[in-house]
Amino acid sequence: MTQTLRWFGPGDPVRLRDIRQAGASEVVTALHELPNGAVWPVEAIAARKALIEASGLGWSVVESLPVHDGIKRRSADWDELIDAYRKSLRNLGQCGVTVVTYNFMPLLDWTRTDLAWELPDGALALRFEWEAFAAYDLHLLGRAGAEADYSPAVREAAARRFAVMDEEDRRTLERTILAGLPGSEESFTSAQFQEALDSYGAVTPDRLRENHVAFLEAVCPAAEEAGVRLVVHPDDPPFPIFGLPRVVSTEADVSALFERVPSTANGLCFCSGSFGARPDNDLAGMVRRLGDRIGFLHLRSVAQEGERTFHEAAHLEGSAGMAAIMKEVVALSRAEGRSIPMRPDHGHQMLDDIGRKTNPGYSLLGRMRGLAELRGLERGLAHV
Ligand code: CS2
Ligand code: MN
Repeated sequence: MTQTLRWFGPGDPVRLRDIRQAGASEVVTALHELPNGAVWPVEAIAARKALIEASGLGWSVVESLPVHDGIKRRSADWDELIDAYRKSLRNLGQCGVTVVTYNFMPLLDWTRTDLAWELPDGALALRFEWEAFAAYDLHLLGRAGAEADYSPAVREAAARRFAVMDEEDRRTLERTILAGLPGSEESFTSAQFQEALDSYGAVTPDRLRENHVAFLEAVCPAAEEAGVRLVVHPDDPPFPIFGLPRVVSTEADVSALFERVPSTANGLCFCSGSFGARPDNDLAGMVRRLGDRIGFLHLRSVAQEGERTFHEAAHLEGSAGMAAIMKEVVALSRAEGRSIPMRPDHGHQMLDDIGRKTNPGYSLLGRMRGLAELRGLERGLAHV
């Protein structure tokens, strides 16, 4: 694997020199300062690449070139947005970027309900708790028709949960869910979010799937010409939230995409954390069966706690079964004679991370530990 860490640009509290000392050879980054839907100019890409390379690191993987919601909803400005996307792909290919990550989650990107959940050893983890999420949806956002999305038991638990929240708890929960986590493309207030939700009223799961296929059919030829592989990041969490469809959550979802759009530029960012938040995803089997489509690996593990509730585990612990996944990754790399870019997706906040400014999930020491464990696991399996 080509070892990488995500870097959020010159403003990231984790510096390029830290990433190099952590043992990565490349960074995964984006021009986060540009608005969603804008064309990425060659000059800006080249300048960022020069900054990265001056630190002794490489840059070949973008995460993410955002897909504007107008493309996901197929709005009136679809043609202009697609044209801009194609131009960015060509500019990235011209600068030597070979993999571009994107996702097709409507409105909200990856979502959690707690960004500093204390573990028994004192480290802090990200967590998604269905009852807390329901408490926000039903009692703070007050979404019309939301009751139908939750079982009676979850509705009761959410009401109990809400009843003991003080104003600060409620504001923290709202901010955690709506403000946008690192790498997210949008952030909302409750009022803005309700309006944005309404704009998705007519977008059924099938419509979103068709819009995804239309996007890929429109941009894959440009990606192929540019020597760039698009890799879709799965839904996180991998199930519908707020009544919004999520259609990149399972092996069947992504297999259908590859059948509909066979272009070699139509690839997968295999994220063991996102796929692994559902017990019905066979992670090692997905690597084995989808390997030729995998252009980028996010390796992390979650601990499934119960119905649609999980927290980030240490990379070799939790529900993912990382050794079985890594065995398939080593076999895939050997069979295809290629080194696949990988990042230890998230990491705990631990030791000196705690108390330091950090992007949630993107600590330095927690990710350094994850990268070291994954590197060791790969090294061991590659020599048995
Ligand atoms: C993370 C996110 O959710 C995840 O697994 O990798 O940071 C992910 O990269 C973003 O959702 C992509 O926009
Ligand atoms: Mn991921």
